[in-house]
Amino acid sequence: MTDPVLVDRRDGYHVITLNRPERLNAFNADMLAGIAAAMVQCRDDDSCRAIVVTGAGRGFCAGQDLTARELDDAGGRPDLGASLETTYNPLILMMRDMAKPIIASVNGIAAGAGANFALAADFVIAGRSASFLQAFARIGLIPDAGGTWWLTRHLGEARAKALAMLAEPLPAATAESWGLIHRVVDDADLEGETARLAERLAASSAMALALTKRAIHEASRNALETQVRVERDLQREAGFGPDFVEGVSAFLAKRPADFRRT
Ligand code: LHQ
Repeated sequence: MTDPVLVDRRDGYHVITLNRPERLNAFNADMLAGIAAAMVQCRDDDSCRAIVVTGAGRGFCAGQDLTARELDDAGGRPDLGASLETTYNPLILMMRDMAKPIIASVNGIAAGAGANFALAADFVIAGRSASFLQAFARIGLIPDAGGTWWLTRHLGEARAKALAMLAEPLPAATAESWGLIHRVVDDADLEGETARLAERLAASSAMALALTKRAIHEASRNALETQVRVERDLQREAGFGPDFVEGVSAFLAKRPADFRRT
């Protein structure tokens, strides 16, 4: 049987590939467990300084596999809340809390929980032919895997409601112009641009990136008075770290900083 999740260890970063191309990489229990295990591996491996997630074949991810056995509760109604609680929610929260930057390299359609899994990444870079589809309303569900949160935060209620209630695909270029994703590139350039971004993040100060991610997340729920105190505390931590010494020494010596050795 083919592995539903592949992990490729590159110099400084890992690439996690969703690998069920015949079903547009729809999530089933094995794939969700595989992604979670790969994320833990990346988190615990010091040589991994950034994480890329992408899809095999022509799609990124079509969301929950609607043919999966786990949805067929012996003729009764499956408890989708339980499925979210035990699989999707811990995965999305682990990605949000991950100290290392995560890039979703969206190579094709990202639908349902697949779209919201991509939006849980810190950087979403997409090929021009990719699109984001909140498919849920088509099958009588609501956006999950953080969807209502990402859409409302990034786009505001008007666009969030239109995407969620009309369930029409949002082309990558529009997603970029609306500020939902970081960047759209030509399909032929996606792999190369993703690698360049991952290499750049892997060469950056891991500590600065981790603390920045935390500060930005806290900003979304704090008043300015609280947030400047958060910045004070995290900057104190950064200032006591080795990367600050290296960064300033490199600047003064007019040489590039080497954060991978600090
Ligand atoms: C699929 C799927 C799929 C199985 C394509 N499953 N086979 C839900 C419940 C439980 C708990 C937690 O939360 C969730 C969250 C969710 O994610 S709900 C939303 C689930 N996803 C969808 O509703 C999307 C369903 N897929 C589609 O609407 C289309 O396939 C899209 C628009 C993604 C792509 O359309 P096309 O490019 O025309 O491709 P296709 O439809 O021909 O798909 C290719 C194959 O992949 C096809 O199989 P076949 O054997 O006919 O070649 C599809 O059946 C299969 N596939 N999505 N989610």
